[in-house]
Amino acid sequence: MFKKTALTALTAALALGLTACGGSDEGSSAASGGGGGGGDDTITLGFAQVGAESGWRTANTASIQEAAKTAGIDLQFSDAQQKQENQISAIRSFIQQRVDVIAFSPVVETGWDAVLLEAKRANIPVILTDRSVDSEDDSLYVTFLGSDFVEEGKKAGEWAVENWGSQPTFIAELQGTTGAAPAIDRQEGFADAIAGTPNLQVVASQTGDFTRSGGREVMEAMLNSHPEINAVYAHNDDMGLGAIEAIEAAGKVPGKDIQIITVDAVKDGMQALADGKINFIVECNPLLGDQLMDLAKKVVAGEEVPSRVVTEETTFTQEQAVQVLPERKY
Ligand code: GZL
Repeated sequence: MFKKTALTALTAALALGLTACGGSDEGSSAASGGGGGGGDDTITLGFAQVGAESGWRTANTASIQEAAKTAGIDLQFSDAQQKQENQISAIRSFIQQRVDVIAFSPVVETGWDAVLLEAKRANIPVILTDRSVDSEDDSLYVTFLGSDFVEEGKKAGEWAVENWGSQPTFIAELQGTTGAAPAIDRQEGFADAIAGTPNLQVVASQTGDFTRSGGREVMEAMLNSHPEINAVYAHNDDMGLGAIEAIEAAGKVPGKDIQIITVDAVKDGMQALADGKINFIVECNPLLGDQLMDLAKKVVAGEEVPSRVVTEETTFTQEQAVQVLPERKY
């Protein structure tokens, strides 16, 4: 969950677009000046990406790279291969390069204060995208752009209550990366939503690290130790797709013998949903590039921006997936 204390941040839904907050709204953050960057007025943005672990991440990276080109922003991009130490090194190198603004998706919630303090002391503003950090010091970043992961877990849980709650349901939960905001929050939202339905029991819960291979390996082990499993809640499509491979290898029918809920709604997940192998998907929008570049320009110009910008997202049933698949961008 977003860890800012007394968060009175103005949450602007992306559908309304970004607006610089005038006046002295508590919920807006005045940006510190740019860090310097190149000699001309081209903005240099240093972006430290988590990695390339999932279809969602691939779409997110493409969105950022395309949006930087469109916006005329010089993008310095690094891929941390899901290692926090690599993200920290990348941020340090952006500081040494004197970029104008830094953005990153923290692979896990904790362990960022020291490097973000270095950026603050270098007068380089930081934008959090996609995942948030757990820090008491909310002066270390100007704004957060991304999803409400607790809400995503809640949507998944509410569907489970409605569709699985009338019969004994033994759920295998495939968690995202340990310590990552989406893993922590999607688990919390789901657990809260199903708490009042005794028929729904999570009998096994383990990280598959947001990868397809992780989902397959964990699902194989869970099916051996819990043959009663008849439902899966996967924190992303990729682990759900890996679980499908394990379920089929065990001679069972995904979507029927073992029903599946996932989060993301990337193309491969939506195809499995349309094919009846997944039963419900909660969308998590990776297309943050344009909003990020808009925020970066405003922040470097010293304009006030909302402290939190939450993306608009929906959910998909199997019938809806068949309808929308042709026009899906990712
Ligand atoms: C969510 C994002 C998660 C996706 C996964 O915003 O951080 O990381 O749900 C990705 O697919 O690996």
